Amino acid sequence: MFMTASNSSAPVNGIAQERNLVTAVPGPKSLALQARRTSAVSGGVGVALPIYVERAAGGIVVDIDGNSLIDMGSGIAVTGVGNAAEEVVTRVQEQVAKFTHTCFTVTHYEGYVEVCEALNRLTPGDHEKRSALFNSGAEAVENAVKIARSHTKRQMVVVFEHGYHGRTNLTMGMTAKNIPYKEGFGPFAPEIYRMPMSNPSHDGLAGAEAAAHAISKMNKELGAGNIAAIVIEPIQGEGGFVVPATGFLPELVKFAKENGIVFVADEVQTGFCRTGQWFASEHEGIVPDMIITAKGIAGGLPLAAVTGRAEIMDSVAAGGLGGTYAGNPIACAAALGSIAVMEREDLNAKARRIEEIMKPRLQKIADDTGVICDVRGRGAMIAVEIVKKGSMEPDAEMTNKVAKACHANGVLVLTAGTYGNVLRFLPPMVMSEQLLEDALTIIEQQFKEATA
Ligand code: PLZ
Repeated sequence: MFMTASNSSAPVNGIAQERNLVTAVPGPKSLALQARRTSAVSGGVGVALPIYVERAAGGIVVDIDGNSLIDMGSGIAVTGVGNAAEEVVTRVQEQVAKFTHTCFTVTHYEGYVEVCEALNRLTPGDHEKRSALFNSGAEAVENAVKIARSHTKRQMVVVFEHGYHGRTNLTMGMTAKNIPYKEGFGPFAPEIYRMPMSNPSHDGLAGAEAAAHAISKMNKELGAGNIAAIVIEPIQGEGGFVVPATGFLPELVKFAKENGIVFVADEVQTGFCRTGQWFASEHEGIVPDMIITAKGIAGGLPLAAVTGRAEIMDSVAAGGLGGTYAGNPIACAAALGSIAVMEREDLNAKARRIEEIMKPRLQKIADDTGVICDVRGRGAMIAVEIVKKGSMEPDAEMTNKVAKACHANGVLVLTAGTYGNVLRFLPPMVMSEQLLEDALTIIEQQFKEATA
């Protein structure tokens, strides 16, 4: 019996689906571990909320002090099927007892092939596809660029303002925001060019107008014939859940097609039911030449993928793609378990329901407090942008104040945005409606208190 909790407050994996604080957050045990962490772990590794987790399931995270927090982050859009989802756990346990590793480029195993088949089936477009598996989103982005360059015999890579693609050297260069991702870490890889992003609540432009501007710049400054790939998040994640105006993405796809450019959708954060569709590209009916996935694919185990047109994916010489752990059999088993849950439980419908519940309640907070200029996002990927009252001036201080107050009251929320003024919500799609409503009540109270 699989318990996904929606519409019920039944315990999941024995964990009550209720917020419950028994100490301050973080509590004494977490604080003691934090002291050990400081003397053992690099100071370069940050943390949103320094509690130490003992168990997690459904929409609840339990820390070592016994506090139960509502998980409005899913470990940054990863555990959409719930933490330690039963079907993921079972498949991982079966696989880990059989064999843990062969290296897919040494000897093969079926799970890898099955994950590629699922990706080819679920991603947009009915053309012939191939996939390759990797360990992390950034590694998959790097490989998408490698494949696009090798296929087109061109070098330029186009990315967008506010975009985020990872922390490796190439993907840092592709990422827009300097602090904390890039400061002091250069030099960065060459041949990366950043174009203006459609950002309707700020630029006021229709999608086609914003696209025309970006396309004109590509033509004039780069030369369309020199561009290997256009890489874009169909809804930006770290950049602040920026949803481009309708028509922006289709125009870019059209431009790419006309000019032999590989159009790459980075769906690392938006993929796998997060936005109420299997992939966010589907909201605008676009069919990317290549699609990058990670995070939500495997319910918490490290796995990432590049899926694309067969002729592009097969243009790389055998041996050109790989990696010791890429497509690890345990991660593949987890992915097959996650995908089975998404299909059987219709997590797209659950994500859409989350949007339906969240947007009006967040809009009411916006109307009541006057510090939220925009409520946006799709499905279970929703954010509010926070500004100084009566202006469009970003207010990172208020954003952090509200986030910290939510944490102290048992709701784990995350921030985002180039200006640090976006509070973002990425609940597991399996979260019960009662839990979601409780989280929203806490969020509302913290906004009221912070703005009083
Ligand atoms: N592309 C669109 O959102 C990862 C970063 C967490 P990796 N975003 C979360 C952090 O602080 O490092 C991300 C993404 C998009 C690529 C990536 C990179 O994925 O699995 O973190 O490498």
